[in-house]
Amino acid sequence: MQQILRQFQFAGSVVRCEPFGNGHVNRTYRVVCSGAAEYILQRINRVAFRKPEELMENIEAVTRYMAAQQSALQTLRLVETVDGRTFTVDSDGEYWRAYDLVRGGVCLEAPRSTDDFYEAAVAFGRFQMALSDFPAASLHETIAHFHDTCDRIRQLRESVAADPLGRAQSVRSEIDFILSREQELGELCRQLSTGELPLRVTHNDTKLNNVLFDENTGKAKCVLDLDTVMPGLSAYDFGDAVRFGASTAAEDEKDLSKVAIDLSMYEAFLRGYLDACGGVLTAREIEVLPLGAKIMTAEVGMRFLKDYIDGDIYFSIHRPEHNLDRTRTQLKLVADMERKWDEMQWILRCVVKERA
Ligand code: GN1
Ligand code: MG
Repeated sequence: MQQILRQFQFAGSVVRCEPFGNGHVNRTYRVVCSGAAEYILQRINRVAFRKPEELMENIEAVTRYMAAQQSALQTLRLVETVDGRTFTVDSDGEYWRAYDLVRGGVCLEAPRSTDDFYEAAVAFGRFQMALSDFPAASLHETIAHFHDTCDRIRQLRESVAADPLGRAQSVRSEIDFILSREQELGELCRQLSTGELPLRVTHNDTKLNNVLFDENTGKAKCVLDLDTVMPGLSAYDFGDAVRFGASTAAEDEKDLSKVAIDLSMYEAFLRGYLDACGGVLTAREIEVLPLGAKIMTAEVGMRFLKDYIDGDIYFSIHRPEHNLDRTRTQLKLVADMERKWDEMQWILRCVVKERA
């Protein structure tokens, strides 16, 4: 670790370096230096990100572009290495990068109120607006087919067929739950391919804990985790945020009776998102937002399920059946959204009408 820390142009000498945050993919540390400067150091997950150089090119371009704009949001700033690069490679071939730690910010694992969730929606909506003229073609696809739900279903089938640990039989009902909804779950990728939905530059990983809130004002301060900023659909960002933040329980809750979609949170996110970027969304994009919530929930559910079947190689786990527990909460949420589907549509219509 000392060797890695020495590669970055930190202000002062490193006093402490400790594990930080709750990400499921990269490994994150907080670095404290003499003179009180603080940084975030991350080891990039090579199972997820096959081309780390391209990933870092994206982040460099996006952060530079956003820093040049007047915005209520603060932008992440990469720390250069001693040889003037944005990352360093250690002797094991692992890639590391560092950011300035944004001061006075807190991450939330669940919204404390609908106001928090409204704020998160405004942040992701503004983020998308800030990148609306970004040259999308210059961005690398950091994870191929990331939110291509049709391809995610294909990958699930592939894992079920390979079944390396013999786990597939025990999760038959979860597999069937997904496959019986295949048609509907493919709806966003179909509408993208026909041009009914426009491609935008989106964040693609809009979990609540990827927003930093100002610890004093409670306002959203900064959008984090830029690894998957790529061309995508507005429904991905809306949907992924709702599936995480509008759930009444944690993503890995074991007691499924606690897991439901909280419609007041859903409504708050809808309001914030439309307030921030509704002006540029097409009528069709707005219409599919609830579908985005359902599809993104099912999609991450099938990703957790695939990873469980594969032997837990993608998402970090902290207990043996962690990915299975995560799968079940997501499928429970999908089922609950189906139960509340008419109400979700009705709320959308009301919120849109108010803004007309
Ligand atoms: C991962 O890295 P983190 O924890 O912000 C994942 C998301 C999933 C999420 C599920 C690059 O996000 O796609 O929705 O876990 N990120 C990547 O909690 O795969
Ligand atoms: Mg994250």
